[in-house]
Amino acid sequence: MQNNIDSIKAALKNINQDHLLQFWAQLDESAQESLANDINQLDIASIPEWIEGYVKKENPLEVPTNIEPAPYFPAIPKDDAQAKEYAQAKLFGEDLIKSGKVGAFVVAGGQGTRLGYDGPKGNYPTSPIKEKTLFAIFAEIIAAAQLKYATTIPWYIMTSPLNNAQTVETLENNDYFGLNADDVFVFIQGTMPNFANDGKIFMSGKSEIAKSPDGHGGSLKALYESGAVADMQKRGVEQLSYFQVDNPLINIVDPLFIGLHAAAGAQMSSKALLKAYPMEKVGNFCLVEDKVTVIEYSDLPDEQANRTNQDGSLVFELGSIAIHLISRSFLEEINADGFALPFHKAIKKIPYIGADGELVNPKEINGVKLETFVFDALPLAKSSIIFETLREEEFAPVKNAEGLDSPVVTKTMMSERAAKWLEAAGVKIPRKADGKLDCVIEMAPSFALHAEDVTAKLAEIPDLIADEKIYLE
Ligand code: UD2
Repeated sequence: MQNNIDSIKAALKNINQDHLLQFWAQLDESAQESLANDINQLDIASIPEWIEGYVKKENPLEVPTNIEPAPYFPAIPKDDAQAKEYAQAKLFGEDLIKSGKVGAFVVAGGQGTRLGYDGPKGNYPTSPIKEKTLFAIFAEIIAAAQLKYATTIPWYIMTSPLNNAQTVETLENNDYFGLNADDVFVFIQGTMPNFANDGKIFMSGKSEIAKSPDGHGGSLKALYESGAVADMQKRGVEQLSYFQVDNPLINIVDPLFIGLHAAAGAQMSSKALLKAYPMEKVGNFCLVEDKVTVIEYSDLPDEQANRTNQDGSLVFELGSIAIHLISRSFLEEINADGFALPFHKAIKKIPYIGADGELVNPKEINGVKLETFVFDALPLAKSSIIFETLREEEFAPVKNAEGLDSPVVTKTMMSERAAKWLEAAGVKIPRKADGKLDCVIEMAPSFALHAEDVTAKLAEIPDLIADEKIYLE
């Protein structure tokens, strides 16, 4: 231990972080060991660069100015030729799914803080009647897709040190929501140390460095380092369907998107929405030097966000909703080459242990957390497509306790989508004079995974009556 601590001390002194050992002499052996472990996990060589390049820099990220709108496949094909292309792509996607080449991947490392929910967000009860949790809904979608396509779709779940134990416990206690436990692969994302504004790393205990999850961009490394990519390779999985934990309308297994992406030989692709209004708080898809790139709403200059074409449509009309397809070859290549995504800097109130050993809960912003974002990997892909999806079909995230993106809105949208699918199959749905639904419908993934599945179920659909709650499974 003495040799080890001497070398740790020298390495820390070298980067001006030897305060991390200030309580060393007070610690018992196991606490010393755990602090040494924490320090050994730091990427010591990169820390000075992070401090100079991000922590101390006011605007570390250069926002590209030579931006153009990105081309995309519209949700509805624009002509017969495109309709034919979509039909072929869908068949191709179905073949890939049926032959076990597609896996599902949810990033679930965040907590439900904005929602005011304590615990993994995937445990949040979300469906309109049965109050199924987000994890339960995703598992049911995967199970229904496995049945529909007679295949296995392994599910990779990224957690963080904040919620891994609770997530695993949830899965175990619920018998993996009916999935085969061997087909569910849970792994923990990396962390980044938290910095004070002067670049000193905070401690959260006398033997503990203050850390936080390294952002969803960390998934690209964590998938590799955890063995998830090796597991994909063993199973012959070639494409990962990437989604966020907050969106129960996600179409996890979308043959058309998969087919368009694979037919284009794309390495990382995205679904997009037409923005509801110019300044909507979603990333903006752009082309920068011919590469698909996402620029966060906060970084896109207002005049660009508001720019319109002659027909009045927005020049930058495509919003990023964090739905991607990622090919295994891409994950293998970038990890073999060594890659680093840029950090995004969040200035925060970060609790820390002061020099007197007492915990300080700051009232003002006192430090910096650094995160990477998965969409920053898009320009690294050799090729990338964008496919437009419709908000009412695929995007109803639960983010806030009230108002926009709140559970009430999500529940209504789940019910509305079910109604829309039923109406498209000719079912009469009770609606009020203003067109709003006059009933609540919950459609389980086992009933229909896609709108096209409803027709086969027509005989099972009861008469829908106003004011009723109807659960279809
Ligand atoms: C994200 C996108 C935004 C838009 C929106 C759609 C960013 C920066 N913004 O906003 O452009 O697409 O979603 O809903 O991404 N997560 C982890 N580990 C982490 C951090 C996050 O797994 O270290 C997961 C988290 O569990 C969630 C997802 O990433 O599933 C998104 O995180 P968020 O809620 O912080 O993203 P948000 O809503 O700010």
